[in-house]
Amino acid sequence: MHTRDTITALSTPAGPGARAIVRISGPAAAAVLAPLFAAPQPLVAGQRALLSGHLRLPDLAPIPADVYFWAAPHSYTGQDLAEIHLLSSPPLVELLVAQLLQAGCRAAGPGEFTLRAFLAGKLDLTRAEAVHAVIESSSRDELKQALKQLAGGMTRPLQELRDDLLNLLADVEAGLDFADEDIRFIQPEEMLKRISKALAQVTLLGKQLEQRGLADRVFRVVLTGRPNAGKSSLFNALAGTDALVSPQPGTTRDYLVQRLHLGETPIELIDTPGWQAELGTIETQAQTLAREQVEQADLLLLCLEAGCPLAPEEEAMCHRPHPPVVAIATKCDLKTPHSGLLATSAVTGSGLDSLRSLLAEHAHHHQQPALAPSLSRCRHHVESCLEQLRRAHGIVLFEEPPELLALELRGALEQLGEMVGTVYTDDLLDRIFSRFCIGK
Ligand SMILES: Nc1nc2c(ncn2[C@@H]2O[C@H](COP(=O)(O)OP(=O)(O)OP(=O)(O)O)[C@@H](O)[C@H]2O)c(=O)[nH]1
Ligand SMILES: [Mg+2]
Repeated sequence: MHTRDTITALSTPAGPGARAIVRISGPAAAAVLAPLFAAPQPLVAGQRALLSGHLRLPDLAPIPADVYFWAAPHSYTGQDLAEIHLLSSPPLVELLVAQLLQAGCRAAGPGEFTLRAFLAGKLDLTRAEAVHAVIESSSRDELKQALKQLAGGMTRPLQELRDDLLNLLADVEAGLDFADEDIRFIQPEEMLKRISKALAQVTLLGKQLEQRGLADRVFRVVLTGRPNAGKSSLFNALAGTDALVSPQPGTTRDYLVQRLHLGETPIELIDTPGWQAELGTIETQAQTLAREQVEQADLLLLCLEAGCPLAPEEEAMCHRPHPPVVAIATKCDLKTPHSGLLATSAVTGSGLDSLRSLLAEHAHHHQQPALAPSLSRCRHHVESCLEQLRRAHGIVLFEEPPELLALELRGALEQLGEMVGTVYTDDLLDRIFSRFCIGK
């Protein structure tokens, strides 16, 4: 893992926007940027500055830009860090980054800025993960939770807990040195009280992690079927939206996504265009997108219009091995539904409550492929920590040798240490940070 070279990357989303931010971090940040940037005051390594000036790029008129410069160690990454804020134009940004690479920067890998921040002791792992969650959060609630965590929601209690346990361990170990003289630095009742407190705190932490795990889990239900089958009408009835509905086949062009909260697991309901022979570019694209949604679904809700015999492609869809398919009959206020299918009507609302329960049930039983690796790693440490604290409690209770108590406490501390990332391995870091976007 190299951190001594100077890295650069675009850190705002690629594509046109209001402004782009290109970051440079490393000892040569000022040196590589200075020749490209003209401002009333010069850019000086080691001096914090906000400079308004112009970028000088080959074959282009001067481009107005602002440069923020933070000197090591008082920056996000702990290194000299420059941020170039400029108009967001993809070719312009590309040219700037190319110039920086030519001047000696290396293109930053995913999460590399955050990794440097972590290695400089600016972030612990739980916070680095929160940065990741902020970048990835898809809903306002998730964003709020991620920001709370970033603000130390998780870090501070962990830190306090570690301090408490360290103090306890220090008392126990002090006692070991004077074991022969039978001097006690701490009474058993006091030890039990402090271990119980730690147990309660770690249990709470485990619960918080559990909630994070649930927040991360979304169950994707995709409405699919022939054109005019009533998918959008059902989508509207379930999600309270007003997506376009018409007797014309091929009404829905783009897929639509809406969150439903029917049980503890959030559900994403996705409306897709009906299956159609591809006619023009837009239709082809719409069908491709729809197929992608179908592939990524956790559950397919196949809409079959009541009174219509099953078409071959509907038959085939019923027998798809993956993802699971639930066929339902639509427009049941008009015709008699196929036997054995849940009968629904978007117009009268009949069958919708049963459909909601069915979706909630499926979402509940859905096994997530795996929790985010970092999350399950954290959970593992929480569980080991709890186990060792319980054993420590037992040792005090049954007056077993204090050496054993010290051993268990040290083990519990190690587990906590793993969690806050004070004990880490390159492999672990790589795994976590490679999940970031480039430029973060
Ligand atoms: N009576 C009745 N009409 C319905 C019902 N559901 C849908 N319709 C009508 O059926 C037609 C097609 O409905 P849509 O919801 O647009 O169908 P769709 O599957 O989304 O169609 P595409 O987007 O073209 O694939 C519209 O005229 C709806 O008003 C229902 O439950 N009862
Ligand atoms: Mg539709």
